[in-house]
Amino acid sequence: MQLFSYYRSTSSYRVRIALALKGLEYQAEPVNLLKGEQRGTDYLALNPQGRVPALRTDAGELLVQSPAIIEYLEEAFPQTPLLPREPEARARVRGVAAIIGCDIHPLHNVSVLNQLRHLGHDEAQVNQWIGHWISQGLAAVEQLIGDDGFCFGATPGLADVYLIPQLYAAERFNIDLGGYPRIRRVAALAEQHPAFQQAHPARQPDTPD
Ligand SMILES: N[C@@H](CCC(=O)N[C@@H](CS)C(=O)NCC(=O)O)C(=O)O
Repeated sequence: MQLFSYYRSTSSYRVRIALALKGLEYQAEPVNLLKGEQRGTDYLALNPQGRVPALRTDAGELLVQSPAIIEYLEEAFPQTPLLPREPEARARVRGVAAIIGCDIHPLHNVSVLNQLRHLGHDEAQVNQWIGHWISQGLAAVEQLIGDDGFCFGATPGLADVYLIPQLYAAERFNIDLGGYPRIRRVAALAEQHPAFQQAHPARQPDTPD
């Protein structure tokens, strides 16, 4: 498989964690978002949305959107499942993933922030916007996850695949995580876990020196 990604893109980071948890090999194909490579004709021919990640499967299929890619990995490679078995438990895990994937991350994506700047908002206002949406979303996640282990139990799953990259973004944007002890517990566990270590933005082929 080939993963088109950018080292500090949180949606790419999610897919890297899922691949690592499932022990899947892949070739990283860096797309430099700072240089605008996502809008180059070569990349747009692969992904007309001009965003990362995209995954080319071993069968040559080109998949886009991290939720779809992660679902594909879960279905095609059921080893180390990311979801529990019971429907209610699956829905709880997916609910936390959706808070992050639908209600937090899209609001601080680079193109959204650039549009705010384009509309005349200054950096202080943009940072206030980012802080508002990340803090509000993480406050809900804090209430919804469990009291020990990863988000939902002793082993990492889909909610952790979404949460850890979101925390990386929160750190970049200087969001104070002091009020979220459960989230900080999950972060500490992930820091020690080989799959999360392997997927970390600091360890990618396109990570700057
Ligand atoms: N919902 C998409 C979001 C993808 C996305 O927004 N990717 C960002 C990086 S995290 C991107 O490629 N941004 C480039 C741009 O907006 O120009 C997913 O989960 O894959």
